[in-house]
Amino acid sequence: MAYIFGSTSLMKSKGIVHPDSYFKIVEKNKIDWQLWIDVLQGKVAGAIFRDVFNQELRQQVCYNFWNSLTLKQQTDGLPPSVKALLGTSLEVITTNPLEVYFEEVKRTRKDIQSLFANTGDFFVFLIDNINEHLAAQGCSLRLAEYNGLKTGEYKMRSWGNTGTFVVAPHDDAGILGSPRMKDFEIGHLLNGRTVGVNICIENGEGGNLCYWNISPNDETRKALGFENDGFGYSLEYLANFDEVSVSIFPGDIYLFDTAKVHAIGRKTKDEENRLTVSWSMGLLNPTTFLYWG
Ligand SMILES: O=C(O)CCC(=O)C(=O)O
Repeated sequence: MAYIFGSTSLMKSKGIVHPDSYFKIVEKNKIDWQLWIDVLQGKVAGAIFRDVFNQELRQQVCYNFWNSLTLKQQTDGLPPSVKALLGTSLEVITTNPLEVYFEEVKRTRKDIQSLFANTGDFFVFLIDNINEHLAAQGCSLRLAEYNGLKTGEYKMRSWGNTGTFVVAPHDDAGILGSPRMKDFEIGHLLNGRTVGVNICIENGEGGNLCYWNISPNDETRKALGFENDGFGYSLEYLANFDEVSVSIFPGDIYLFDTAKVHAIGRKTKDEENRLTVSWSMGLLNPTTFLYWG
């Protein structure tokens, strides 16, 4: 692990830049549970398992998503890049108290749990397998909690183009430092490190994962003018760091250290959906792994 100080301004480029042995997305053509755990434990930045969720099951998840009673659409006040959302995202706490997140979790939990209906519950299959592999190493995995309330398991989003990207460059760690996270266990993760996990259901052309080798620290966020939110990195700032761009196809599962700045590239056609099921994972302590939607 090395600290890098860019040539422009110390304050503007401070953060963690990892060696190449860490900063890579390892590709496999089937799920490798140990690799998944290696990403969670911080041995490597990311992994992508190609074509592991088949087309028939993806179509069923799409059907369940678009027919869900609690599906939110643009007219329900979603951010411009999110065309539809099932479940809730932690980002709501940038402008709302934590209770709003948990009210949304409660409102959508039944529909979230029905998303994988008629797929042999692929999500439960994933969590059970990770749990089993962790248990063999004396570790456990569970949903994150706040005052006895369980978080949502995952969320599903339909994304579309907004400007240069589908989702602008951001990190997922900034929000964890929000004062609203003070009594929430995911505000106290080991090394403040989170891993985002995504199952790609639909994509079309474009919509790559763009990933930069910089995990900005709080000082950097402050200097760039944003604190408890990870959005606002300019391309000029990011030009100081190595970037990888990973093509994402339907059926892929990809997971990566989301304390690093990442974005979703523009789609070739505005009308195509980029549909993903996503959740986050992190370590509360060296043997307790958490996940949340
Ligand atoms: O859908 C994706 O590929 C990544 C989503 C993302 O950037 C995030 O949830 O922070």
